[in-house]
Amino acid sequence: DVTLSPEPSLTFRTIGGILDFYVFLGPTPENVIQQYTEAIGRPHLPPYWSLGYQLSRWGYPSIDVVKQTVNRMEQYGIPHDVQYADIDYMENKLDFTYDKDNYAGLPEYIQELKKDGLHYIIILDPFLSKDQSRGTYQPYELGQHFGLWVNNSDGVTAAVGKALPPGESVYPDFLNPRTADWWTYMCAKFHGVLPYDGIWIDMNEPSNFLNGQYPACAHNNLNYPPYIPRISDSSLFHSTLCPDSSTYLGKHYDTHSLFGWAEAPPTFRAVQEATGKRPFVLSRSTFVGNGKYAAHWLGDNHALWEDMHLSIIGILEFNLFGIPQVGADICGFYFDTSFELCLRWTQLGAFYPLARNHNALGQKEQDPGVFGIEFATIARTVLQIRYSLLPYLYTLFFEAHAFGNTVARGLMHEFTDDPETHGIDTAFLWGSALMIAPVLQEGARSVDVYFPDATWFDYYTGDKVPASSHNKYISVHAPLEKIPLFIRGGYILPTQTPATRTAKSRLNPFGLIVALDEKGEASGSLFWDDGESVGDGTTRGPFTLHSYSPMIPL
Ligand code: MIG
Repeated sequence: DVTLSPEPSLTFRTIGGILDFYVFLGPTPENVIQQYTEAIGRPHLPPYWSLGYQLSRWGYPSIDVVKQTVNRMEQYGIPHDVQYADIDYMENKLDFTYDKDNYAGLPEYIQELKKDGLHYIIILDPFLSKDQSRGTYQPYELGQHFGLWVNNSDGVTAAVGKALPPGESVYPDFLNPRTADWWTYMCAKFHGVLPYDGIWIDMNEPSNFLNGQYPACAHNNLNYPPYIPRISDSSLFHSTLCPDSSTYLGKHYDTHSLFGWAEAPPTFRAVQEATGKRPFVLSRSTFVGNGKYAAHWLGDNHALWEDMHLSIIGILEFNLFGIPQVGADICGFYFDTSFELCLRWTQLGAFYPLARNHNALGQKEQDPGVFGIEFATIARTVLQIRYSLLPYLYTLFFEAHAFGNTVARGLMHEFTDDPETHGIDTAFLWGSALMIAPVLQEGARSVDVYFPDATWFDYYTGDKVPASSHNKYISVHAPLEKIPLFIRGGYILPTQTPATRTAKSRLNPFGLIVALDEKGEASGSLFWDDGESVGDGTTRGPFTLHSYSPMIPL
């Protein structure tokens, strides 16, 4: 448990283990993140296409419904780069299978999407059903043969839980290098069946529908320690495995948070091996250092205005954690969304580093094409703004990768001396130069925007925000079709004419937004490469890095 007090002070209450403390001195908040990510590993450079708009849902009952959804996007000309497959595509929710009835023709359809410039991401769960007829389910048989599972406290017999697939399930011990190799092999091999572009790894806390595995967690000090932190059900094995289970690196008690952490690198490797391109992995459970391998979504939210607001906090936090490619389920996961909420969320989500609309089983459809032409037009406009700014966003991701900068940034990082900025969680920045001030309230047609002391221009009109508005909250007009956006003077942002796919927008003419400060100066940069080649630092394919500054003093 970590408690903050206004002293300022921090109290750590721990249930054991060895704690190493590193102190990063900054001096600025942005410096702290640069230093922290230097220590834990800098985030990888995402493939360019993954910065495009991503569409997902749990509960596409058939491939026909997926096709209808994709076609709606096409029909309205709404930017769309990634289509997801949740567990619906699987046969009986079994990893490394697909449903040959409801999703007949899926491999061919994926090829079609690829030709059209789209990318396809499939979900995988970390449980392997042990109850398929003998000899028919190779992923389990292989893992069982080599003893790759998390074990019971005896260290020999597999821990057996109940999860999504039929029957009972075992859990791969990703901390075991042989398990990691098996997983990489299975994922890469499955690419021969479904030619995916990225993998989404879910339920990797690890999640279990039982509290502990069969028969039950024994009464001992690990399963029932003398102090329990404030967690769900006040139990360390609530919806997961017993703490006294054995993993390659020690008891689950010590390695619980490393389950998902250890799943990301072999999945990353598999995607790279299978596609030959820059990998994309989306993970629900992450831990320190995972930004090197994975993007993250904030998990199962609700279609509520309050959850939309909270998503900004989550996105800023994960930028502090060194996992900058982060987003929340746009329009909300649980509950039915509404026209207005989904519209406002689409406008905000257009500025999530990871812009993904996702929905739960049983909820009504919420893709941007389903609400009709008014919604579709507004969604298209705001996503076109995102696409036109992708060269700027990609450059920020390069700077995160190379220097450890945040991508989505709290105002506090840029205006640290202004205490008013420290508490702002209703607006945020892309890098130093773009302020996003979304509408977060139902029925609102204006937003109170705080303008720290700098030169600001309205993104839409180019009008300068009067200096008399600085250091104040100013009510800004925000009709339904508009999310307030401001460009900061002193910066140059590279842009590109948008298209419905990044594959196309990347071929369009570039532009620059030049916003001068009070001295008439501005600077900026552009990182550019093919957006998909593999490698690190100097082993990466050709790239250019441009710096912009006005040549003539004004
Ligand atoms: O038991 O794969 O957070 O995004 O749609 C639910 C189905 C399992 C949880 C994920 C959610 C996903 C859902 N999964």
